[in-house]
Amino acid sequence: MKTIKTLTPTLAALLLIGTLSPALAADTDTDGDGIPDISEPLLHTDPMNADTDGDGANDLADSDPVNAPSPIVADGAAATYRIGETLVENNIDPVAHKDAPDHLEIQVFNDGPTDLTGYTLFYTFTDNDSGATEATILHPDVTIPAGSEARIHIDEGTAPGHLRANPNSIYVTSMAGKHVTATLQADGMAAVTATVEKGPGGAEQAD
Ligand SMILES: [Ca+2]
Ligand SMILES: [Ca+2]
Ligand SMILES: [Ca+2]
Ligand SMILES: [Ca+2]
Repeated sequence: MKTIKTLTPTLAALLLIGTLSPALAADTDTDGDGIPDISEPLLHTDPMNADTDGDGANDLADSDPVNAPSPIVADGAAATYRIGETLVENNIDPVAHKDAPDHLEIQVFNDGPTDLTGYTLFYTFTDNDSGATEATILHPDVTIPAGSEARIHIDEGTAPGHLRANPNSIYVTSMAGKHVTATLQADGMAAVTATVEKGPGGAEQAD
């Protein structure tokens, strides 16, 4: 009995060490796209999103997993929506009225008679030093009320109206300035585009 009692905790400890070993952790693939979590930062892809750029090809199958081809159609009726303010830094938390961590924020006005839903957002980052690009397709579940406006936030994605940003994007990882474009299009209508420059220094966290 004495031998068993002393061995049992030792075995339990060994099993725990095995569970937490780096060899096993290296295989963790949270989003199931075939790329281990520890490798996603090397590709600038999101470990929590199997299709980082939203083009329908998962990160492993995608020959360029951070660049989606533009889904924007070049014609259509006159748009009844327009982009107002586009922010990539110096964001303000609308509830707390305090500084918020830097993120892409797009204000959309809807001048039409019906609520705007089911639209496509296509945004791009270009690194001003390296020339690296990222292009992402999103379908925000954010209604723009008729005759009013709403803001689309691309950040940690936890609050209503907020979408998840890729934490390994060049927006976060590169300290260079960025050229940013945001294009919005609803079916059958013309696209609208806004451009904005982000200053050097990376994405700053709010105090
Ligand atoms: Ca993965
Ligand atoms: Ca991924
Ligand atoms: Ca993809
Ligand atoms: Ca792609």
